Amino acid sequence: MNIILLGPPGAGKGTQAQKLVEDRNMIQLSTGDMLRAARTSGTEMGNKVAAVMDAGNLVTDEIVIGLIREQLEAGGDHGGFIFDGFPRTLPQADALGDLLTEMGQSLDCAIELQVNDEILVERILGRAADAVAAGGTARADDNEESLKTRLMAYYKQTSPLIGYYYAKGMLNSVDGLGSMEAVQSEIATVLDA
Ligand code: B4P
Repeated sequence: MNIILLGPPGAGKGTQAQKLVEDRNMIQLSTGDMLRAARTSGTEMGNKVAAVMDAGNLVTDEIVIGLIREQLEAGGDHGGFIFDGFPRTLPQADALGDLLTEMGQSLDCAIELQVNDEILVERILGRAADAVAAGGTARADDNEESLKTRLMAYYKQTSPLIGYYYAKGMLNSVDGLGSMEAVQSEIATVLDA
């Protein structure tokens, strides 16, 4: 089963993807994690994406599609892929469809996590505060200024994907406001239906 987790920053995509990895032996493909790994590796690509991410903007389609392609080609034995934070634009959605077709696979569903903006801001700034309280450093994009840009990027570039997957008959919306366990159980109901 191959699924997409869709939603604004802080909706719980990464959190729920982790739970699916534990419960269903699925592989989490988070473009955010891949890009953060690239930036710490000090490669030319990593340096190029760092400033874009810190400001809260989207990295180019070409870069993220390349990263996803590499991961899909790695293969392995598992219960399917969870696309976490990818696709984020319509060209990325088309590219994902093409990549899966090339591999003889398909997408089973897109799950949209619905959360309002006030809660998103609370969660992201909460994560930043927790990181500092634990003696670490907050993610460079977990601050009020970058968050405004991330939310705008979501509404302008990513939210059209809700209509895209709805039109394909693949969209399932889940209330992302509940506890982590409540959201996990709603997702399980969708996947087991
Ligand atoms: P991501 O890493 O994908 O970050 P995000 O969408 O901002 O989500 P995040 O991981 O923060 O939130 P989550 O929902 O897991 O992307 C970062 C950047 O990378 C982007 O801004 C962009 O620059 C770049 N990028 C990534 N993918 C790209 C692509 N495809 N194309 C172009 N650029 C790309 O959770 C957040 C917090 O909420 C956590 O602290 C969690 O504990 C808490 N939480 C979750 N569920 C909860 C619940 N039910 N109740 C209470 N708290 C909850």
